[in-house]
Amino acid sequence: MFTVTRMSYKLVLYSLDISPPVRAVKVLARLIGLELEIRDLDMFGGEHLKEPFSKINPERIVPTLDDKGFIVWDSHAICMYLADKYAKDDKLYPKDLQLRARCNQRLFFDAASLFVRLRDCSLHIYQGGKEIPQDKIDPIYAAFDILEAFLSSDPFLVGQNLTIADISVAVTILPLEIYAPLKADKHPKILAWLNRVRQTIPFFDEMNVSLTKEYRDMLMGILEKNKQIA
Ligand SMILES: N[C@@H](CCC(=O)N[C@@H](CS)C(=O)NCC(=O)O)C(=O)O
Repeated sequence: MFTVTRMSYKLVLYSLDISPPVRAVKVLARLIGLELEIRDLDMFGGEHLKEPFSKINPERIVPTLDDKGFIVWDSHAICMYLADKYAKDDKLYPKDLQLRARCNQRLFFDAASLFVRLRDCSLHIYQGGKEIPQDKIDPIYAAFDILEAFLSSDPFLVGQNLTIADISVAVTILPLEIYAPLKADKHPKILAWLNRVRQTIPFFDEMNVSLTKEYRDMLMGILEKNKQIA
């Protein structure tokens, strides 16, 4: 799994350190030995809303990848592309049609359900919320129940091997726990799987834990300030 891809150019990744989807791409790139040129955007200063970035990506979101002028965004689409193009084999993104369909389904679950529920809670804080309403927390736990079911008989989200679906979902789960902590009695499969992902990707914690804490501290800081406003 750990190969060094020698290339005369580096792919550019428009980035924001604390962004979970950005980190999914960075974890995958490191796993397949792909060096990226990271271009951090000052997103809190609105750099992503202006040119040149707004011309590169009209949706103005990170991560956005530039592979020699080929632009692609959405972490899931980027991971699919990188795994197909640069991984030494198809373990991380199986070519077998049924495994691939399952992997895609898990990736889309991350994009459409898990990440959206995370963003809903964080947006609520950015927009002045003083606490996270229960009706934003319940859907996260509902998604965790679904994840428990995905993991009912296999060690990873798509069978026996780690895939890009595990990477995407794992980087989203860490910050989701800011709002909805996993519970040993209710989510044993997810907790065991998360440990398995951490063991399989030796640098997973190094790349994610302190940035998730930074993200939590930033959000909790904003929440405290919101509470002080009458
Ligand atoms: N589904 C997208 C989500 C990307 C996303 O929402 N990124 C956030 C940072 S975590 C962003 O760029 N937000 C800027 C904005 O919405 O203006 C992915 O997986 O890449």
